[in-house]
Amino acid sequence: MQIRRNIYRILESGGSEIAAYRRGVEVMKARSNVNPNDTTGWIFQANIHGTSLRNPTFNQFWNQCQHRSFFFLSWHRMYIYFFERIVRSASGDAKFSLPYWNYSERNQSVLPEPFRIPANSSNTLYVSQRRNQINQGQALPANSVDYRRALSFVNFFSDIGSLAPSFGGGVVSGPIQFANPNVTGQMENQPHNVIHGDIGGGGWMSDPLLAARDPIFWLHHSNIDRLWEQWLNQGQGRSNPVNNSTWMNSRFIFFNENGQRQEMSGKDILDTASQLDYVYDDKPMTPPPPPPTVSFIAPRPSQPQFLGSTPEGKVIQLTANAAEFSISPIPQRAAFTALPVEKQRVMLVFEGIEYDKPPGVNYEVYLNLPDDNSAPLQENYVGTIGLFAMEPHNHSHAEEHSEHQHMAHEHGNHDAAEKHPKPTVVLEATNVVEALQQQGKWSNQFRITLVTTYQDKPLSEVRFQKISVYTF
Ligand SMILES: [Cu+2]
Repeated sequence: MQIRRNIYRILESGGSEIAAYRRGVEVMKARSNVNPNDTTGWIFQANIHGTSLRNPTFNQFWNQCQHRSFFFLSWHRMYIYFFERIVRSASGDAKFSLPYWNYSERNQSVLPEPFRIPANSSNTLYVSQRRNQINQGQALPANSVDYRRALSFVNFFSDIGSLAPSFGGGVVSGPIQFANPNVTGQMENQPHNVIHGDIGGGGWMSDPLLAARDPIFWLHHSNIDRLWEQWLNQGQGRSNPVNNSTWMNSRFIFFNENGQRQEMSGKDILDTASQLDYVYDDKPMTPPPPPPTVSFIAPRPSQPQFLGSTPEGKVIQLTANAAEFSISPIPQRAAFTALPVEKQRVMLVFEGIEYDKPPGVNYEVYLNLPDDNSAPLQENYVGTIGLFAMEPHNHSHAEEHSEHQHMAHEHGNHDAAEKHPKPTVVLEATNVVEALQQQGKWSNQFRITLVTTYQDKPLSEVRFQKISVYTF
């Protein structure tokens, strides 16, 4: 049994993983230098996730990453599993396991030193295409690394077209790289997308077509995979979508350490120990404390109730590091009160997110901040919108892509809407509304403040179709 260990524990105890990873990455990069299409090479492996390169022979294996759907967690588990096998073989260390970076742990939110020092090309784990603060050893923002909201959701997926948030993402009819019109899964949004943007700052980790070229990508995804295990361990009805045959049986293609083509589907990766021969070093895990007053219930299947939105047809264009929007409940629901939470949950819905190139920022969302100019308050913090994998993709790419997806999934029936990605992120505001009500600070008005995680401006304009408020 292979044990995936915490990178900070390895650094403390002098484990062999880091030296082995270094060797493995170097060997894989050398393979790509000799032959860019070596399936066990560094670049080919990164291309499987995403690339702007086109090659008639290899297109069918590239741009396979699954985002904004319920395949997000399962596809990335398969992806890093085969990558780990390739590194193990390339490093010559039969005991190599991919470490994970638990940036949410106190004192572990700084990019591990081997990935930033020495900061030059002699260090194969160093990448200059990251946010400066990250390579300089600054801790990730405390809000960004908070995964407790994601873990609080009990339902793995939400139905096609539903605005309901879920832990793992929305249902799709078959594999698709950037799915729509689904609501992004909570784990995918935060911490996953948020950490991508915080590390990348407009560089490689901000861009799904380049992200897997950064050696830290794989430790980030090892951690996301571990958090999936942790979510399951919380129980209380949490389970994988084993009754959904699309999730269970859709096949994805990878390459093993011998360069042989391999196929895998959801049913093959349900139990890491018995099916993939690895566990995490913190198993069995103790549940982390839930955020205050989070209710462990799935959104009811009933239709969400529309409460209000920013003006219809008026696209929101974000070019600054902060912005504010006010939403009043529509007259029919003017008597809205959010309490009690067991009867009603409040969701902020950011619809139709897009940008022309990775903006290199994420937006923290605050609700009804006090009017004075004090710094954003924790009790008003709703969550962070992670801006990763939300680029619109041109039509020819979408067509070419859906063609080979049909090959991989014969009965795929892709809705036209799925080809026109308009990502939606839903953040639950129930706790904040409730806390403000209890303190008598709630006015029946939603004033939504967006602030970038590093207070910097987006590198590219970020657009939302609108921001809406729903109760579930
Ligand atoms: Cu990722």
